[in-house]
Amino acid sequence: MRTMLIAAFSLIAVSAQAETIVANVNGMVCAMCVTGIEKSFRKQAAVDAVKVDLATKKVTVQVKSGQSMDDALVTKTIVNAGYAVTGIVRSR
Ligand SMILES: [Cu+2]
Repeated sequence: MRTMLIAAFSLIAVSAQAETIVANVNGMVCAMCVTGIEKSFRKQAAVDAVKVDLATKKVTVQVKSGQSMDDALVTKTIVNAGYAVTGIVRSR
């Protein structure tokens, strides 16, 4: 029983932590591309912060605590901005 309680509490602690999503993006070539993608993510309600790195072609999205953004929405946001997604990695 005690073990189950501890397990339940640690699950709550993990889910309460905000998620970080890193997407690899193809097609970005300049600062305008970076700004465009950042703007698109800032319009999403679940997004707390977004950072685009042109050199590494990575878009890092910090999701608000208690909220989520699934792969389909991440992909849609990038594709609608005019770019292609080659991979998505999540961490907490
Ligand atoms: Cu550009």
